[in-house]
Amino acid sequence: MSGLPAVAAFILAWPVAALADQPRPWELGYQRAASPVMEQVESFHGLLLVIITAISVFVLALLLYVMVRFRAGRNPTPSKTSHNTMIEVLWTVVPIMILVVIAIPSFKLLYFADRTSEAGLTVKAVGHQWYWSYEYPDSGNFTFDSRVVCRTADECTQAAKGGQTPLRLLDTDQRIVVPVNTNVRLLVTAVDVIHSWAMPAFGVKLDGVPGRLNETWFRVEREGVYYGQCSELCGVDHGFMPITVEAVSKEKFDAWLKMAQEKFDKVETPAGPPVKGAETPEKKADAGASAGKPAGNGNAVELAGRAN
Ligand SMILES: [Cu+2]
Repeated sequence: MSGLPAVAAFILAWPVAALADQPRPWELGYQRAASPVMEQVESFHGLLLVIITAISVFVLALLLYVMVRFRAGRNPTPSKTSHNTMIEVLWTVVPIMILVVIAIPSFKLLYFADRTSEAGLTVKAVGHQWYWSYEYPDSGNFTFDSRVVCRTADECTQAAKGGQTPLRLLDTDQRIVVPVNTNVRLLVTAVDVIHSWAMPAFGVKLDGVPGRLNETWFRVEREGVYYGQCSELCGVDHGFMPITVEAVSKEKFDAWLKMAQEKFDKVETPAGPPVKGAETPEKKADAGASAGKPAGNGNAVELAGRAN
């Protein structure tokens, strides 16, 4: 009897351990889906698996049938038939129909994953050689860097804290924190070369391209820590810029946000060149009135401020 609570505790505790979404040795298939997009990716994958298996089995069966039925021993005088309209129509139309059956859910999923109209939070990921930095533009506009904790098993052992050894090449010194069951708009860009923000459990893999702002979204449905990696070959330390997302309850997130707003630096609005076409008549008059002063920076800062 005394063993029973222990077994119950084990059964209860085990799924929690299994929830950690990270790559595991000898893993086959996907990590468990933690967002609606990944759920749909999984079901689309299931559909494709059925279709390609059916096609492979059908082609194999045809081959075997032809090899046995029309072998030289059994069929000494081969037929001279070279055309059969019915078969030719079939082998054109059936593949087209199969492609249409694949294309419809494929496009639906592409548009579903594209963006969300109702985002509760925006997170901007910026790729650098070789780490990620993050901004929370609509929650205090703070920014922080997120770097790999350990690259070798030894480093990970040394970095262990409170009995917890960080995951090699996956844990970061600063996790992205998001609330569960909230649509998070994810913006991805880069400052030097192309990187890619990829999180398998969310079904997200989006390139960060310098000078471009790409958008997608995710909604984490279970609390926990999720691990991903840069997925665009971006230079010598490409393998050392992991991504770590911690999904927490809304209360915990609010508490973290308060802490983060105080702890982290604000994003500086860069003083770029004046926005083309944004010059109003008053602006021109202003510029004329202060013709003695260099017109560059003051204007730019003001315009940049307005753009926000
Ligand atoms: Cu990268």
